Amino acid sequence: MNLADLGWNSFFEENYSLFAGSGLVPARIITREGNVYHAEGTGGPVETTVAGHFSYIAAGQNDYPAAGDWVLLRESSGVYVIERVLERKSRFSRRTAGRRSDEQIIAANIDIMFITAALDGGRNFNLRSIERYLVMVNDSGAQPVIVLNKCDLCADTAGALQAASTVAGSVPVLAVSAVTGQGMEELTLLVGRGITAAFTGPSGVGKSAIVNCMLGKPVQKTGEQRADDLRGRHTTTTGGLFFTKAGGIIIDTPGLRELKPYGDTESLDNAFPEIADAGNGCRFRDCTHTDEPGCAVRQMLDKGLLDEPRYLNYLKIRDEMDILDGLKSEKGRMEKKAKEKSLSKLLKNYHKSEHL
Ligand SMILES: Nc1nc2c(ncn2[C@@H]2O[C@H](COP(=O)(O)OP(=O)(O)O)[C@@H](O)[C@H]2O)c(=O)[nH]1
Ligand SMILES: [Mg+2]
Ligand SMILES: [Zn+2]
Repeated sequence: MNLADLGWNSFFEENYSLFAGSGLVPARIITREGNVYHAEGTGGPVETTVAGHFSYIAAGQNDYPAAGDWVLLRESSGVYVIERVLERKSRFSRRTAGRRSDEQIIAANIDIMFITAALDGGRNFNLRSIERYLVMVNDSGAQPVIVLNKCDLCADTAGALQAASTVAGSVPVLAVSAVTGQGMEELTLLVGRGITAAFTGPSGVGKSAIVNCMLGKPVQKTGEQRADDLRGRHTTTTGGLFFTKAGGIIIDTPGLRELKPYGDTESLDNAFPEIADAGNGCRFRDCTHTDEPGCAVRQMLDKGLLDEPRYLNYLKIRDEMDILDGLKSEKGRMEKKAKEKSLSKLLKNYHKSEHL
């Protein structure tokens, strides 16, 4: 397998050129099991560990390799050691309160993240949830695509597509069915040779079924199947990189499926561009759009020019982001408290009307 087939491109090449003549060879991390990393390069699969210097120079968990990372290996008498992690084109992490460097990278270098929902008439199609995922994917550096699965169960797929388009902005929306195969060709075509894609979304929407469909073989167990066996063939849940017939790469790693959406201010604004735009008209530059005088966002809401459920979701997501970021100073904490109070009042009234 050559590097391009594994997802190598000019972005990584440029970074690698800094190490020209170093004797280090690139490889992509497939999975991590404890301290052992399974990588793949031009020489086939190798098992590696990180070089000892990682424990000295690594600023935090996010400096260690994760699934999808490109690393530089040093070989000596058949033993491979990871010397470097190349700059990441995108990254998804499990974020904890506190410093950004403490976040744990779940997967890196994903080009397309499919935000998956299901048109099964239940809770699996929720615009507020899609908004959250959009914020998270915007933040990661990957290109989001919204996938509405189980269209075989939906009487009005066009209506669902229309509804999704109201929150999607310029993000593509596709209706598919992993059961009938509808839309699967289009979906598979998006993931061309050397492009890395992954799926995120709530449990039960059919992510595993779609992946199996795209790969043409059951690599993942779906809700219906038992863990051990599928028509005599083994299925796996340990994750890794999988290849479509067209050469597209699907990265599947358990942590990705249950990622809690979060983001930063910029990605929030990208997912809610009309609110960000309206905010430019507020009297105060640091307006929180809750109870300030001269708030253009509130004025537009009052006139019905902004969608209220979207606005409330915006506040809620922003508040969660603030809680993660804002544990720095006592002063910040007190300010946040005051803000949260006004937010929780807003949300309480909103919950009463049972929109969320
Ligand atoms: N009717 C229908 N059922 C589906 C479709 N895709 C998945 N399912 C079923 O939905 C359930 C959950 O699918 P699974 O792939 O395990 O969901 P995951 O948790 O997102 O990985 C399983 O019982 C699948 O057979 C679809 O397109 N149509
Ligand atoms: Mg699954
Ligand atoms: Zn405002």
